[in-house]
Amino acid sequence: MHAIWRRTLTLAGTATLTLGVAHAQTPDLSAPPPIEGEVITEDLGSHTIRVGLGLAETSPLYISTQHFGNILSERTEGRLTVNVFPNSQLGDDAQMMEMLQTGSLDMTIPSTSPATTYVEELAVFDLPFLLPTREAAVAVLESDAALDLLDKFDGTGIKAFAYHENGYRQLTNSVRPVESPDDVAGLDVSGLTIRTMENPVQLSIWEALGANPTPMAFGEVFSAMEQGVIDGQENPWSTILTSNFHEVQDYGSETRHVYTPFIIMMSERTWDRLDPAYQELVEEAAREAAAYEIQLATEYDDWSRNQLEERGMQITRLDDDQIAAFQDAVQPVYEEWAPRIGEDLVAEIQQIVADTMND
Ligand code: KDG
Repeated sequence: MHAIWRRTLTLAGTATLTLGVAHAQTPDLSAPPPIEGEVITEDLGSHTIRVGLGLAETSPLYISTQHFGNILSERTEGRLTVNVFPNSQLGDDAQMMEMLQTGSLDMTIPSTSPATTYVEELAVFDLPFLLPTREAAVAVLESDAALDLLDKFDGTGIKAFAYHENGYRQLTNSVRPVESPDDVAGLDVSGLTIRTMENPVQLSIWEALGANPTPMAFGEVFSAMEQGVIDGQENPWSTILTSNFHEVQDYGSETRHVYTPFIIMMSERTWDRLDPAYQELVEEAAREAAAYEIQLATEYDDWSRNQLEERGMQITRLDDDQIAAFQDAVQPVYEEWAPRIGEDLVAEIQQIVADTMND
């Protein structure tokens, strides 16, 4: 157990040192849960699993993926090891999913939004203001309705295990403070050019708000903002902070317009090479890492917003009426997309949300 602690602490220390800035790079995070369960002592083969991520080393996603690796290693006496490649260095979400299909990468953890190429119904998570609280979001992610969508990857060459939290997405830009859809659209001036994820529902959201949406891979967003190719983007506060977007974005608005999950997934080819005992362990470790990641993402969220303010970003908090104006403006997105995603699925998720809110 001590070995696990040492590794985790080293990771946090390294991240802070490498970045070499006065500000803390992470909040006070919960320690990883203890690694429990049977250790596989039999030699069932040795494998190094390469995991590609879009986000940085300081992100909750990276930290929980390290924990995933520690579980596999501790419980196979080091025969399963995990190497994590952050910062889109192996490709963007879409490319890494293709690499899983061909077997040139073992694992990745993309947002659900680009994964709709494989399972269209995942677009339900792109519907704006669908999951109003984190409690409701987690209830949905744990529901059969959501878990059944992971099974739909069967036959794609990809095995999907569990949902992580990407989180509540917030708008940033370099042009003006945004308090209303009119500020996005610009009215007398031009609409903001906003990078969206590569997903048609996300595009519809920003069209409905009067922006000029520009789909783009995550790895290109920082330089596109730096060069003024786009005015802004939208992502959870933790991603905005850990990707240093505040260096090129002066304004943020707490819109919480979409809650996006991540999916932890593996190449079917890698999966097939693993002994069934290892397969079972991988699934278990993926679920444990997911629970830890959701906890870390929660701990990061408000802290990251406050850090961004300390670093000079002007952040507009929106009251209920202001949020309602955004909700009204994106209503056409439901009319256009709910029938295509499946009215039943949308209604089922809305019911889970309503049940959670009434509890
Ligand atoms: O690895 C995850 C990231 O690549 C990406 O999904 C982050 O939300 C994201 C975005 O905006 O593309």
